[in-house]
Amino acid sequence: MTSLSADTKLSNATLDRLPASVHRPAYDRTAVTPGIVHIGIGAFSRAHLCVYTEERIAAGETSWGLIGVDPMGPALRDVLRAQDGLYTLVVREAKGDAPRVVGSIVGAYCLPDDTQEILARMADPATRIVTITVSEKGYCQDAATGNLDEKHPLIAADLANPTAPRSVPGLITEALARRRAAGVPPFTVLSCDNLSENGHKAHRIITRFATVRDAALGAWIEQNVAFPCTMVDRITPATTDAVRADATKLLGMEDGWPVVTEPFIQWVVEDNFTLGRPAWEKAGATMVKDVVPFEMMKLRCLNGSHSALAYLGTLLDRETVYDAMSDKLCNAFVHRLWAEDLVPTVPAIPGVDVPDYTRQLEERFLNPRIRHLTIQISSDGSQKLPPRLLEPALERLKAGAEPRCVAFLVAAWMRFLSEKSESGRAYKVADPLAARLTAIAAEKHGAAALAEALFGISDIFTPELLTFEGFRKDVLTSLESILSLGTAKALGKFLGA
Ligand code: CS2
Repeated sequence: MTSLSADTKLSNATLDRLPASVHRPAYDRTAVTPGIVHIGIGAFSRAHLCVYTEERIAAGETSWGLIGVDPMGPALRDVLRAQDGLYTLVVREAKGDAPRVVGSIVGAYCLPDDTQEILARMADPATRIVTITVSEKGYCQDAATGNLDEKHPLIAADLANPTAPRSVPGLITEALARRRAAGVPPFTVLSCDNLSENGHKAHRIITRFATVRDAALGAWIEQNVAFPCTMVDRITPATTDAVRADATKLLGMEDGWPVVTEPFIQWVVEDNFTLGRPAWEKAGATMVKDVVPFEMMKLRCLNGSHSALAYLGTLLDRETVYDAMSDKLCNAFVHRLWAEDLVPTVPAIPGVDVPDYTRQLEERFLNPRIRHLTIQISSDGSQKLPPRLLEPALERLKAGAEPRCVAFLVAAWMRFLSEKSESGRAYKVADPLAARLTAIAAEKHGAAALAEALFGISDIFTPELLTFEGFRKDVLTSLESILSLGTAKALGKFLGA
């Protein structure tokens, strides 16, 4: 056996020194050429898209290597470059960890350092798909309407200086403009984010940006670019030092940025690609005509209940999803949220039993080997609440129902903005609107003043939702109860009512 020294680092040169227990690329990496530019190479895409694509590359589809772009700066780019794009995926199975070194990333870049190199890659005819996982806020949208936020500072800057873009819509539009000018057909834009109708949203935002920039370019994109929708799913907590230490033990060498994930993986993709695609279905993806019902099921049932566990869990000092879901009150609440407010809004999907899907979700949330922090999921509430909870609530209201669980959660989120848990533990609200939200929470005393000020943020609460007086009242009653009794007692009372 090769002896390993603790300071050995993962790279092409050290691949053959990995222990036999570590799955690794068995194909010739030098023969892989890029075909996809992926924007947003955080943990999620490296547990999902990169793995599906790795399977296809290993099966011989070597022209679909991924160029990873981090729009957030150089840290991850530098680690990936030093490792020749390799990274470790630690799959936490019930019986133990299954480590796998993935080789599908063949180049790494970041904004703003490498803007021109990235644009050149995107304009290259070899690039046939641009995939995106930049989370809700990366779309520079007004979260309530899903339209481009034309006052967003990055959007304003990119409209003023379109050839050196900093925003995702600006970058994609400039790349498409360069292809159009060079007579190169456009790539397909594939959003892999948790947004309702993610492809339609990407389409709306990018064509709007392009039209404001240049009407003819907007029209060309409208006519020529495909924006398929996808439903993506794999629970992937942020990488911690403990994960790094585990990876070092498993590999016998260092990986600067490993990823830890659950065994479950799912991808449903609308089959609409103008320049081809890898045969992802042979790697387990489901290719369909209409993804929207799958998206609604996942975004509402999984992500909606995740957000519930995030806000209730943080207030009740439950550190992880596992801890929160193991709490009797939170567990009962999530079951009611599913049954009363969310499952009834999911359209019928042939062959899929939604209550069964929620039972599977409960099992996944109760995986004790996954430390998915409630505070991590609590981030970006202003962006996550509308698609996960407020859109289904509005549908229920229009159908004459009273989505009381969602109203209770909106109240819990309002209480969460005070940055102090029930026991007095301090935490930080991470949100693009954090300054505004926490200022309101600090200034407005009493449930009515707090709720009214927050309802006034039209980026979150649409005027249409606010016309439902009963919903506003339910939020207010829940908030009064939470502020006077505390979250645990208010939750108990709510569930008993
Ligand atoms: C989570 C998601 O952080 C969050 O908001 O709800 O990242 C969730 O873990 C994934 O969507 C699961 O596929």
